[in-house]
Amino acid sequence: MRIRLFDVPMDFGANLRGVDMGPTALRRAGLKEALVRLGHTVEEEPRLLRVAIAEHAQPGDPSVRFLDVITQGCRRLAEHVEQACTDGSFPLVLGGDHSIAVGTLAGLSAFHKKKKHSWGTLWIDAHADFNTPETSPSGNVHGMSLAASCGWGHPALKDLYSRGRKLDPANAVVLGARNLDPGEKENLKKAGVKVLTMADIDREGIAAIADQALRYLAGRVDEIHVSFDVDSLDPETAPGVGTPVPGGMTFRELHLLMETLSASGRVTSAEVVEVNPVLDVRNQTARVAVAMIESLLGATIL
Ligand SMILES: [Mn+2]
Repeated sequence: MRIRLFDVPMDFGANLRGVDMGPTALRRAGLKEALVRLGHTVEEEPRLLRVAIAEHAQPGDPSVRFLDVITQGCRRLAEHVEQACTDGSFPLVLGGDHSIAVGTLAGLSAFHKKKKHSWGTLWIDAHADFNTPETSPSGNVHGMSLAASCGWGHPALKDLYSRGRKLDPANAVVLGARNLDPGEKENLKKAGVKVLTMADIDREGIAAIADQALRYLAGRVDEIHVSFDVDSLDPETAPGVGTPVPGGMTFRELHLLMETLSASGRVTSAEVVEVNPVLDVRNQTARVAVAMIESLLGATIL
């Protein structure tokens, strides 16, 4: 496979500084070498994004902080993701905080629409990122990105790159959720997003839940985008995240999920977000994230 890497050093959507160093941490953890070892060709997009430093920027509207700089970055990312797809490459976006998914999904949507592909998204996350400016307790855009992509929220986000929603919420699955805001829960129900929680994984096991997510999406769409927030992992495995929540997936659980997705042959794009080296221990989180991406992109045990 030809994989095009996008470094998106964006941290304006999150509360804490540090995720802007996520792409570097993933590369230091050997991402590119791992992809080459798997037999992939790696293409680079080295000058995609240069964002300002948060200390020099004004947050603006407190209900949707740093909206301008985030939308600028996301528009640029959308163009490049669409181009990668048009060129026949697999876009692999390295965040940055989860607000960048607004750009990734806008680019994917433009491409799939043009090609008349059906597509969906598996959102692997401790949160659902389905807040709107009205329901968000923090005003941080990284908690609004799936909602915006599904046509919910601030016009500058939901109409980014093209008017209207990018993703049918019926083709979105959130997996691993364990920390949802009250208004966000209402939004998810109204929008009709399928949510598989940590409680579901506890009850049925990750193998059954991975199959369920995949069967649901495969029954509806041909192509799947994987949006992987590293805070889906338990903080003991992945401490370097901005919003750690106890009780996440184990190393083995997430590996099995990634292996199941890879075996389906339906994953045609992915992103990995919220790696925060400032909060990490010896780059452990980036190393775990790289291992997960390897499984998603073809590594098998035997
Ligand atoms: Mn997230």
